[in-house]
Amino acid sequence: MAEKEIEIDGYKHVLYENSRLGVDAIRESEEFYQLMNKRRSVRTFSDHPVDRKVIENIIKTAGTAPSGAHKQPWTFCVVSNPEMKRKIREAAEKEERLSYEERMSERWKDDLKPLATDAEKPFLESAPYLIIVFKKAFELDDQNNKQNNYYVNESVGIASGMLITAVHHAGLITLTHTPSPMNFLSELLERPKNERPFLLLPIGYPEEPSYVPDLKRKSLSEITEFYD
Ligand code: IYR
Repeated sequence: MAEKEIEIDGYKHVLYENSRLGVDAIRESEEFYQLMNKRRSVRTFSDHPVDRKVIENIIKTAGTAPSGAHKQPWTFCVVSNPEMKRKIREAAEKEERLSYEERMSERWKDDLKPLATDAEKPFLESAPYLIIVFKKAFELDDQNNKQNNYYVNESVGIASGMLITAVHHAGLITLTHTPSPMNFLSELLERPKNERPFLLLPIGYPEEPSYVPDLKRKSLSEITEFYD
């Protein structure tokens, strides 16, 4: 029998018990792919309510993501307050109008044509919940010195991906909204200086009917190189 715990350099390590050992990996991976291949970024939300427990569970799932030196450099701000959603929409649309009118190149706007996006962001009010993901660039130690976190974008990007996966798995929809610049979110939500906005995810159920662009995903061979 393996030891339940051991010590390395004075730190406790516990036995890794793989509860998934023995599952049919081919079937499970195929089924999970089929599930995830149905995920779409949907921009039209119904007013169907979302149980707060669902939001808590998907955030707990995101919180299981790996992170640089296990610093877990993220905060998930959950907004359901209609007045706060209205303020976020107003500020986001102000930036988006500038972006679409002045900041984005013609090529960029052409690339977005199939997605039918514009500066209007009604989903910021119609989605029952907005989750604003903040990255923690650094922490302050006891002497108020900045201690930088590691691989912050990678860590928060992975956590956001897991959050999106959990939303889809629970039967809800989301989309990745990235107003630019995003500092208005720090101000509106009164976030501390070490936090920067990373991504905004409206979460809810789709309006029926909802339509999404007829996009095709790259094939396995287009996204993979095998080195056998
Ligand atoms: N930030 C804008 C514009 C936008 C940019 C990309 I790249 C997209 O894939 C979609 C939209 C917005 O969030 O609408």
